[in-house]
Amino acid sequence: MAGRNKKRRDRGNDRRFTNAKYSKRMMGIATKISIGTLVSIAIILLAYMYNKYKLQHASNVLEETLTGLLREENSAKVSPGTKVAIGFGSCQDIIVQSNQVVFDRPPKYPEHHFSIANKEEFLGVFSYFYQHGAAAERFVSNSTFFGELVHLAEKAPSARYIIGGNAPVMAKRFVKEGVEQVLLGAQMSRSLETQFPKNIKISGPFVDEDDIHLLLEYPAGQRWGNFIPVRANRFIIHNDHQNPELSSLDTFVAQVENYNPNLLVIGGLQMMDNFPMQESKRRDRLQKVQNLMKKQPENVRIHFEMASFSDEDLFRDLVQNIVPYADSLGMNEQELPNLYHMMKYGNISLVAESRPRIAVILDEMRDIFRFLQQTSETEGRRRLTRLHVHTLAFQAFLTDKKSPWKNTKAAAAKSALTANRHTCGSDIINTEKAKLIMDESFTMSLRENAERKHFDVKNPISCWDEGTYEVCVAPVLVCTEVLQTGGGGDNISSAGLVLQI
Ligand SMILES: *[C@@H]1O[C@H](CO)[C@@H](O)[C@H](O)[C@H]1NC(C)=O
Ligand SMILES: *[C@@H]1O[C@H](CO)[C@@H](O)[C@H](O)[C@H]1NC(C)=O
Ligand SMILES: CC(=O)N[C@H]1CO[C@H](CO)[C@@H](O)[C@@H]1O
Repeated sequence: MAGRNKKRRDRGNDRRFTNAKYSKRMMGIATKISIGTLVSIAIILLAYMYNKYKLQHASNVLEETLTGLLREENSAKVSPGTKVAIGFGSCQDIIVQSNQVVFDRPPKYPEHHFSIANKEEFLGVFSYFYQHGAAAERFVSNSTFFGELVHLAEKAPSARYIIGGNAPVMAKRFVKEGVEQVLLGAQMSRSLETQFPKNIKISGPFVDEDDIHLLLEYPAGQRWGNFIPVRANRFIIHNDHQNPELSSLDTFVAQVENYNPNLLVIGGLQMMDNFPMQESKRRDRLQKVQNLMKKQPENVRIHFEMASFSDEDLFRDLVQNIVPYADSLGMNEQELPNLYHMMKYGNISLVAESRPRIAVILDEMRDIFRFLQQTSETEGRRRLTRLHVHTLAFQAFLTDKKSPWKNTKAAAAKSALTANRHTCGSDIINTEKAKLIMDESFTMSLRENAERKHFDVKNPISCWDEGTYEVCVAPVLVCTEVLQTGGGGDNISSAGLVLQI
């Protein structure tokens, strides 16, 4: 009996013992779980806080950059009494989202065309630029086909109408930034004329109908077939016959004579690109533009606004007969390599990197600048003293230190701010709709032993001297909710010019 009882007791002890062991193990697991949970909660919390810190930091960087840019912009004013004369052309722009006009799928293999004769060619060349997110402008030779596209665009919910053409956009921006008088070389209808502020004088002639330009806009990342553009951009098409012939040139030339501008701006010549025009006629028109430039007294600054050129002969003509008569050039990241290629190899470059490195842009700018600084100042030719290149991420300026161009740093700030104001469609910049894509530091050149510049948020515009010229680079607060890209370059170039005259 006693033995059995002992056995039972022992078993009981055993059980108690195993129970104790069991609960100890359970407690071990429990502590392990709670430590594990605590650790993961801590990690989540840290990650959250880090993320919040990072966002906060990013938004602080944006705010400080904006403050720095605004401070610099406000440090200079437009000289009172400044007068600007600017040509050529005008049109009615229809801005529309490309996917509300183009319903066909793109071809598998994009194909470049210099001008567009039908739908196949249109899809080929549009997709060619779309895949790179590169801006371009083409003439549509088939007016029936162009009419069909315009008809679709007019019905699109996103369609907006604005005054188009480089010169009118630049003229309006000059006035908006405080230039009191502008003479605009443009033919237009009386109804379009009413849309200009009074201090812009239109040269005429006045015509019955305005030409239409279609701006097909697309956002970054919008898939079309197999193509996803890396940046927002636009493709412009037109079937214009007045602007390519510079039909306002003669009246403009006559009126500039007594106008005495401080600055003459030549732009809109890309309308001649691949336009079917007799060579002799084209030469004639360009000769007349050159004569106008040559005739200007030395104290009148002359700026030539570059654009998208794909017609090699025309572009060569411009580089030989227009560029050497300007003191200043303005262009974007596509147009710079195009000019560079023409000057270096005598051919053109159709598309280039749409997000180029600062070093690459600066090197090309230096080469062009140094070369055009050697222009002999005879028969109205001028040495280049100012070069402005605008890209998505930054604005770059080269100015001759001995030239009359003033306030390069403030001009860089204003052009960078204008890039955001224009693409976001608002004069007040909201940093929640902006990002910086310029690197935190950049090399000043691809050449060996090139120095690095660090981006200083408190002083966001980097300027430095290189021999006889000054370089300034300003970051753009890139708009993340893009309203429009077309016309951006014109607005940015004018904004860069106004403080420098
Ligand atoms: C011009 O466009 C119309 C309409 O799209 C088309 O029917 C016609 O074939 C085109 N003409 C040429 C010469 O390609
Ligand atoms: C232009 O010429 C250069 C040098 O000959 C060549 O490397 C380049 O590929 C040419 N570009 C085009 C678009 O033909
Ligand atoms: C395309 C275009 O005109 N963009 C802007 C340029 O700046 C003017 C003001 O001068 C704005 O009204 C435009 O939206």
